[in-house]
Amino acid sequence: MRSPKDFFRPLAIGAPDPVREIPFRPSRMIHFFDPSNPKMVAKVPDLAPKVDILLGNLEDAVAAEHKEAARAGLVEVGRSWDPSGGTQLWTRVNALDSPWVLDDLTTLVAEIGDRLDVVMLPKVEGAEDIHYADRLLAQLEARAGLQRPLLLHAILETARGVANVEEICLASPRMQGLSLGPADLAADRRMKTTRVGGGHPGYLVREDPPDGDVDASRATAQQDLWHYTVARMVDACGVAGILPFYGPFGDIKDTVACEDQFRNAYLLGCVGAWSLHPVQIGIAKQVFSPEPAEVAWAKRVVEAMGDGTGAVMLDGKMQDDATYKQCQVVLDLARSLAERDPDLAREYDL
Ligand code: 1VU
Ligand code: MG
Repeated sequence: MRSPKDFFRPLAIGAPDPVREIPFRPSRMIHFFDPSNPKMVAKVPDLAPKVDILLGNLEDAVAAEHKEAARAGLVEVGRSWDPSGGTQLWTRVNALDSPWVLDDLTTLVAEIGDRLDVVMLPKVEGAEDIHYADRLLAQLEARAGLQRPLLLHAILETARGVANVEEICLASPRMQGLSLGPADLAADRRMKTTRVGGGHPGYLVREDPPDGDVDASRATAQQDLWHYTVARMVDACGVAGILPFYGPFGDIKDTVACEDQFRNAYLLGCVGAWSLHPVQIGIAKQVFSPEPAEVAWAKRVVEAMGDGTGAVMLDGKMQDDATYKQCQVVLDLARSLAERDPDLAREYDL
């Protein structure tokens, strides 16, 4: 185990100093595109200003014969990328045991390391995966002469990853956040769902039989398959001061259920979700931006609470030091989004 004193030292001579705090920038959606797909690449200039994070995906959903074209396509996108727009550029590289990941990392850091903000690592199983990527990135950053370190984001998509989630989050100062990967995780856990995120009609609770009549019609309520994992992920990220994200929702046509899944994640503490198709960008933007009425209420509470201590009544509801903090969470998010989005700034009156 490293000494806490060494935690913030670069892992290679000449590599930039690790960050002390993970910057919180608007991160409502991580929009995935396949850099080997010319139609998607053609949409990048139009999409970039509409999303908080644009991610060039090199892993699953990119066919094996397109892996090299995807890597080269992302290098092209990165070379013409203008970071002054405020949108972050991320990549998802191939898994650490794949034949492509070494070339993904060496090429991307050398060619566009100064444009990339975050490297998403799939199928992370424990701290050892983060330690490997941490040292390799430091070596590559030193060689490329980078001035700021790339951050790491891990996908939680194996049972072992979930079991080790706290040590993953705490493994490096580069750790920026986690995403839930419900499809790979379902397969790894032998869950019997073939959906990408979302609920399942079979996972339900049923009300008791009226008067013991088990044949009577009884109300059922579908339950959330992902509640446990999202909640665990949110707590682990909170411990490490990093950011939790819900991942993909695969039923692109079911925009209503997508919104529900995103909102559950938002309410539990996630800062954003993946968008796989342009139609999901607006859903994430709406869900992960606090509602103006919520912001107005938070402002009222903060004003009524003065220095933030004591207890007051507002519209029949008790407010105290804890609700003051809850309201500051909403206001901090609203202020950070308003800086990026003039429409929201007007709606929030900030
Ligand atoms: O109008 P055009 O024909 O010029 O363009 C199409 C399409 O190319 C484009 N489009 C996109 N553009 C940018 N980013 C995207 N993510 C994106 N998706 C589609 O929009 C136009 C309309 O598209 P469509 O409605 O006809 O949809 P398609 O059948 O072309 O594509 C649907 C899929 C789902 C295949 C496509 O959206 C896609 O590949 N999305 C990304 C999938 C992905 O990244 N998967 C990996 C993450 S999820 C995971 O790892 C675990 C499950
Ligand atoms: Mg996956």
